[in-house]
Amino acid sequence: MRIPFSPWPESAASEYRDKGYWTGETIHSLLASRAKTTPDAIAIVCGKRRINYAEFYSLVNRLSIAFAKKRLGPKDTAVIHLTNTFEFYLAFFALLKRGVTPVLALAAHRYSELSHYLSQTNAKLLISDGDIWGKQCSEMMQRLQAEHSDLAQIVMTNSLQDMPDFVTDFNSLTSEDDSIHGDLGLPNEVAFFQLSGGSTGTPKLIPRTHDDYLYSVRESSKICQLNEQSRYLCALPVGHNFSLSSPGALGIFYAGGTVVLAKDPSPDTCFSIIEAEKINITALVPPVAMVWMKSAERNAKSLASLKLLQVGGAKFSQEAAKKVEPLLGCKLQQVFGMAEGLVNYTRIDDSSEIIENTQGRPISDDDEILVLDDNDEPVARGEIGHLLTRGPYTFRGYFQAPVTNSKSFTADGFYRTGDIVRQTADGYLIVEGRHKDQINRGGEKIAAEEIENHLIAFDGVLDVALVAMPDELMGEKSCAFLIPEDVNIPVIKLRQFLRQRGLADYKIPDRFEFVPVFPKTAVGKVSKKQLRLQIIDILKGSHKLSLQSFTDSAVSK
Ligand code: OOB
Repeated sequence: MRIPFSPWPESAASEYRDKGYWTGETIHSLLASRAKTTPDAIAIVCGKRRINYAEFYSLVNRLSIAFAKKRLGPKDTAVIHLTNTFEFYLAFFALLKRGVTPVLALAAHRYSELSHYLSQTNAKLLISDGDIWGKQCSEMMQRLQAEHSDLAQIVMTNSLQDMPDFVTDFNSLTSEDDSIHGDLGLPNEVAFFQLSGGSTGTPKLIPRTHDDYLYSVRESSKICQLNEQSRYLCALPVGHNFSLSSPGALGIFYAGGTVVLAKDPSPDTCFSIIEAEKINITALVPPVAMVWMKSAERNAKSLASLKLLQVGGAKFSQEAAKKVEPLLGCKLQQVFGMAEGLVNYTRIDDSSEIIENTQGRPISDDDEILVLDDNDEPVARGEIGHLLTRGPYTFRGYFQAPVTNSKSFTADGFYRTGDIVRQTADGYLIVEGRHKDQINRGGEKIAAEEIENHLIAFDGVLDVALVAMPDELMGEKSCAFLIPEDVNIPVIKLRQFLRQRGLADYKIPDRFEFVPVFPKTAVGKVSKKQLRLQIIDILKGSHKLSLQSFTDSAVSK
């Protein structure tokens, strides 16, 4: 299977090249230059391992040779499914160097998601972590291999004994020779696939080229004022756009700083790492930032080194934003980004007014922003509308999805983000809600239709609609409204059913409600707006939550 070499229209590509945004470098060349300029600086800390740039680059080289020996090369695809360990970066850079296009799956993904990525890309290689699967590992690998004829190789970290023949231990791959190897990945080609949070039945893949991604990495690194002294704690999933490139690990590698990996974002895990490793920057989603603030009040560990906390992935409330500096003793930066491209930051020197009340402004002067009403007409500055964008690092089409007739783009290439925003007079964006049919569970995105498709397959379910319900900590959780055929179905059976289908845990609905009919809109479609109000009413009855703000935003959607 050949991946289209560049999804960009030539007119846009030459504009971005002429403006100096696209430099014709590759993501892996960033590492090669660091190995030359700062070979002894520590690039990654993972548990007890400390890897300097020279060693890092050499390991990447050796791994890319190992991939070559496995007959993997340009235009092949691979799925990376790893936890927060340094093997993720090794695999990522080595595949890019070899010209193999990886799909960056999340560690939380399971059979259902992986299976989909494997069949969509005809991937020849899966790199996974035995710890993710536990006892099921061998059985799951056999199943995935049997169902995907292109999947010739599986490489495992933490692999258990009794693995099938086609499973290779990750460590055995890095022990190859170290002769310098040619770079096969090309700057204007698709480097890898990010995952869309999605709103449809099947998760979509976002092609990102070296040129466009590197531009966002370099600029993000500058906006966050990174340098060789930057010490970044990576506590969110390694492959997510936030922790990979906003500025994330790649921004740190570009600046010559150090990435310290945490296996999870809990204060228990992270506070001692911050103290021991003198972390000065990290990135969190809002619910985790709240837990950190609660914990910091009574935790003796010193967070004194921490200078900047980035919060993004979901809306951070104004009240919570105000507490960051007093409770954690560091500056807040709000980040509103998306795997599809556009990333907005509040700037380090912005007033607290801006930092607490907005989700930032775009990276680039050439990020074109449109805020439109339901008829695609621009709203007045400061008014609420749909956010559309086009720019030097916002993609121009999903993988294998024709752009013509696509609901996701306008005819002239603007991406419809599905977010509802307001833009201030000085260009900052405030996220007010969402138009896309998605649940944002504390930063983890759930496409309603994907879950609905699974639930409708359950015997005895006549119809289903998944909606967001308010949650004090997570912002939103998911509630599945079901019309049963005759009797209510035990919830435990529904959960079991979804797990058996191999769905990631965070996608399993937090609540199920059984109803005889769905409220309908004027045109006869299921009214999710009414269902969201219905669940708010039910919750109001069951516990005394302050739901006012959620009610307002739910109604605006
Ligand atoms: C990040 O990327 P994705 O692809 O997981 O999710 C993108 C969506 C946005 O369209 C928006 O709906 C929501 O997540 N979102 C926010 C937000 N940041 C993201 N909603 C409100 N406030 C925010 N600050 O989530 C992502 C990618 C790069 C950097 C940061 C986040």
